[in-house]
Amino acid sequence: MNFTLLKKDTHSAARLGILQTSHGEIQTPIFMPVATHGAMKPLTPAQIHETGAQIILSNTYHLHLQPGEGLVKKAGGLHRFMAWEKPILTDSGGFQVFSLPKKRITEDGVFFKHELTGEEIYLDPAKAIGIQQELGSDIMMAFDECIPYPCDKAYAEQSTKKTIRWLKECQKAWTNRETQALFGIVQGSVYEDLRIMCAKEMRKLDLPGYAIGGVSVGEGLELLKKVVGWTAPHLPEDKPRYLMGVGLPEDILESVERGMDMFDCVIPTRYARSATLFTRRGKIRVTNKNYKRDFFPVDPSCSCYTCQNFSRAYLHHLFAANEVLSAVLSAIHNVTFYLQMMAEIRQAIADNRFMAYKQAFLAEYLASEK
Ligand code: PRF
Ligand code: ZN
Repeated sequence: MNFTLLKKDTHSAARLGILQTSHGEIQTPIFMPVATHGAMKPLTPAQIHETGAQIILSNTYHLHLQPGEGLVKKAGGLHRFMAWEKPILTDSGGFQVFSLPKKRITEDGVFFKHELTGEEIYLDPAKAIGIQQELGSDIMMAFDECIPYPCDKAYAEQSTKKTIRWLKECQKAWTNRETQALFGIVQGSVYEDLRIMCAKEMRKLDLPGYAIGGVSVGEGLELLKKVVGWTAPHLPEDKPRYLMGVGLPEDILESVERGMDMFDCVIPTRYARSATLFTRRGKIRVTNKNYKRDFFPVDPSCSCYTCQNFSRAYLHHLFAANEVLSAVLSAIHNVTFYLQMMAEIRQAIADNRFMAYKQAFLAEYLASEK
């Protein structure tokens, strides 16, 4: 994997780059739609491709439980299994396992119960990397502990030190270095000194990329901005920086401004299933009665398949009739909306007008939200 920094904005820390992976190039800043189980609810790979997606995210934890990495490997790896030949990033399970209600965390790993069979399962750094190497993703994430919010400093400190130790074990278990990259994940909760300590320790390991984890856990946008603002300057400039699980358009804009390159979130697909659609003028709830006779597209400025062919009234009808197509058309629009915004962000950085773009976007987008 190789990252090329093409341009730095002169009015903010925003960056433009290209990430080369075993399955092709990614232009950054980028948003990665989420295909947890190796499928993006409810789109086919051809439809995902149409949204402009360059890379998708899948999950070690879910694929390990079902169908198991052995089967995926037998199928020819995750790309072949799900018929998506572009880049894939896999999350390590660190976040999913730690958000389970019943788990036992030790200094070495985590014990938990299989959601379907009740069987006891154990994950640790070496195992999480082993699974991701079987899956064959282009970018593997280190096994970390996503610290809940709020969290006292003593716990945050010992947990962050453990995550640093686990990263070294992930690095040892990482043998497939030619085709798969490993990213470290900076933790440290909302404590500036812990975030900086963690970033400094992790950059010593000289990994292909770094993520900021432990955000979007209920801390809110003001703290998110602080955490990114403290951490990003301590990450190597010539490596990609990924903000995990973020977020809404406004969160992404604030974080690009602070130097982040990659994002993922279930919001565009999850909101699509509950009839919440993104538009330039803010979010709309298409099940609202106001849209029953609204024959305009979801967003008149959007070039997606949904907006080119269907009206808000039709989507309103599909949701009322409980048609599967409601989720398909809504997901196509929401994912396209996110990727279109990212393309505009990249163009704005290329033209050295990112801050003006951000301001104009938010002025229109937030005007109707208040
Ligand atoms: N760690 C991992 N995955 C994650 C996160 C994290 O901290 C987050 C942050 N909420 C999302 N996904 N491994
Ligand atoms: Zn659209």
